[in-house]
Amino acid sequence: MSNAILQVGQITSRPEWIWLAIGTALMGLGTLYFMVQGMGVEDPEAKKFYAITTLIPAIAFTMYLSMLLGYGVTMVPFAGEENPIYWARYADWLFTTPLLLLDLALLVDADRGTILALIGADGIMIGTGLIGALTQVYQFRFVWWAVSTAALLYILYVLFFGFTKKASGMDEEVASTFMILRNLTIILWSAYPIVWLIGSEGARIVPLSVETLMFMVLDVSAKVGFGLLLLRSRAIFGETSAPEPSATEGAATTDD
Ligand code: RET
Repeated sequence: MSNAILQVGQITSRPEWIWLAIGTALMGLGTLYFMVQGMGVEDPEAKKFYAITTLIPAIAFTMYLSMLLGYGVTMVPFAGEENPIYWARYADWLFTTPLLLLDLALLVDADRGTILALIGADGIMIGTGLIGALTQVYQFRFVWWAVSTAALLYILYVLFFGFTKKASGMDEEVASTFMILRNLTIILWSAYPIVWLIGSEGARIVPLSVETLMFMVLDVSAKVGFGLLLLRSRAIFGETSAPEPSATEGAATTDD
């Protein structure tokens, strides 16, 4: 590995900079929007969801900014070339993916054992993905990809079977919100290993700029899109203080 320090004038010299800039802006806007929305929320259950869900784009904002400014990138030699690898993605995902899982777990009232297992598998998924991204022996990169993907499959299995069973026994609002978020999560999360595999970390079929665009769309949908769907649902309120649907039309605050 070697360094890839960018001077101010070189920020826009990389074709992928525009997607990093848009990602930074959207994560920043998402954070501010969730913060403002959460300000009037009194219900302790809903407050938990707001805190977790606001933290997710906030963390992503810092890591997108670091990639944009050329801090979160390093050069890794493999396949006979020096390749730019954006390691800051993994720092983002290491913290944001467990928080997304925690949102889903709180929604279906999962037990602590299951939460621990999920978060453990998630750490392994991101950690081994990072090792794969930094590995110099080309073939070994794919070994790490396979280990990471096995951890992802376990996570999706728990969401699809364990959590779905829990959600089906809960009230209608919770069950339907969970199903929407579960399907969104399964579809979006499954795309990550594919982008990695065809992108600059793997087979290098897709150029870095296109890969950066793909990860940006996935990240914004999985964080801000997910948050918008979750926080507008009455399912996040405690049993006694859910606002009447007629009064707020399902919004979490009274001012919109
Ligand atoms: C990696 C490495 C290759 C194998 C697999 C991966 C999975 C990544 C996932 C990331 C999800 C990120 C989200 C971010 C923002 O909200 C690490 C690419 C399986 C599932 C949801």
